[in-house]
Amino acid sequence: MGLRHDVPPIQLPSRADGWEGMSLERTLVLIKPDGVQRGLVGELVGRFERRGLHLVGLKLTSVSRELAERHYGEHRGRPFFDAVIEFITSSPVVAMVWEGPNSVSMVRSMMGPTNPAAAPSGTIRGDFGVDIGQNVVHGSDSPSRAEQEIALFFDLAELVSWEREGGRWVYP
Ligand code: IDP
Ligand code: MG
Repeated sequence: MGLRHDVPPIQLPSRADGWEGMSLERTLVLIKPDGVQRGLVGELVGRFERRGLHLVGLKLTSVSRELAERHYGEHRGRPFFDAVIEFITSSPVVAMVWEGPNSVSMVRSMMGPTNPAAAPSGTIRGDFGVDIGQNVVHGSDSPSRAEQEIALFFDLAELVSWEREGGRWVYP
């Protein structure tokens, strides 16, 4: 697709004990228009922060039709395609990049399944959603998709490499 960033190498923490089989990843998270309109931005950012994930990009933005169609391109032709494009372009979203060990699957498990009606309490969709179309958040579904989606939503210069004070209490 030609959309990948030339992603700078991610610095592994100095002590990587216990990280066997884990990879440090970045994932794209969107707080969808329903989440922003309902005033859930602080709550949702807080959940990822408290989990210990590391924030490297964050902005409030409107999604153009072109961006929406690229982002949801895999669903073109499916019955809900027009509705999902309509919805994601209807009102601003908050786009974020979260970094951490296996952050792609970690965020997916924090979000819960696509249909909030089937999402367990404790997950974002299980705590805040009832409708499959308005399911509050998006999270990349694989590390390779994450790279593509991050490049769709962020310029490289918008991603910030920084070290969190006290980070060793999260990543030993
Ligand atoms: P995901 O967001 O959990 O990765 P996907 O299958 O990638 O789920 O679908 C993308 C988005 O399209 C969903 O989050 C949801 O908003 C919408 N969507 C998926 N399936 C349906 C459906 O059957 N009806 C209406 N909307 C759907
Ligand atoms: Mg998906």
